[in-house]
Amino acid sequence: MIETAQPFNRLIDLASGRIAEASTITYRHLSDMRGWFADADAEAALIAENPLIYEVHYGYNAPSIDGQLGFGTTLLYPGRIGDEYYMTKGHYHRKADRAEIYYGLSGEGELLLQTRDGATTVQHIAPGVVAYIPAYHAHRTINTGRETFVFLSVYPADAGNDYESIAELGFAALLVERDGKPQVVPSPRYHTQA
Ligand code: M6P
Ligand code: ZN
Repeated sequence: MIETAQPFNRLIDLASGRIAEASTITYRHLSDMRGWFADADAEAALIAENPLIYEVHYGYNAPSIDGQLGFGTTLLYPGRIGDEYYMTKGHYHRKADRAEIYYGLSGEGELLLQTRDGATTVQHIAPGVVAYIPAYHAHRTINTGRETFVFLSVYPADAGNDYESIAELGFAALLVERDGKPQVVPSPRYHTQA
């Protein structure tokens, strides 16, 4: 038998990103991201408070098989760890040839993309902006604004998330606040693998 979902729909509250009848909600606090922000002292100072950095609301329990689509919303809160803005962990796809779409719903922020050779690009996402994440690109979102940054993601259900490559070196670029404004700077920790 071919496994497919039944036809269905979901209502997304555009302002909050909440999905009526979401299948799962993942909460990422600072404690779930230890070592992911560049400033270890700033992380240590905030770990007791353990702020909520972002939530992912999944539209349905997508079967992770070829041909199916998963979707969900990300609610990325405003804030910084040191001078680095709150961000998602970021990942390559485990099936590296899978692409993805992000669609801005509320607030705004940046989408940081990176290839395996460490080349990064940044795309701005605001309500109504659709951003295409090509296959083979790691992707992370960063909230450089003062409101919650909410976007919809749609991805092949079998893509999978490879966090290990990011955990090891991070991204080659960071989004930090300088003179009250967001700036892209090289990451001190990153180096391309020999
Ligand atoms: C988007 C999608 C999800 C991802 C989420 C948070 O909603 O890309 O697949 O889980 O962002 O990003 P991350 O998994 O990198 O923490
Ligand atoms: Zn993805």
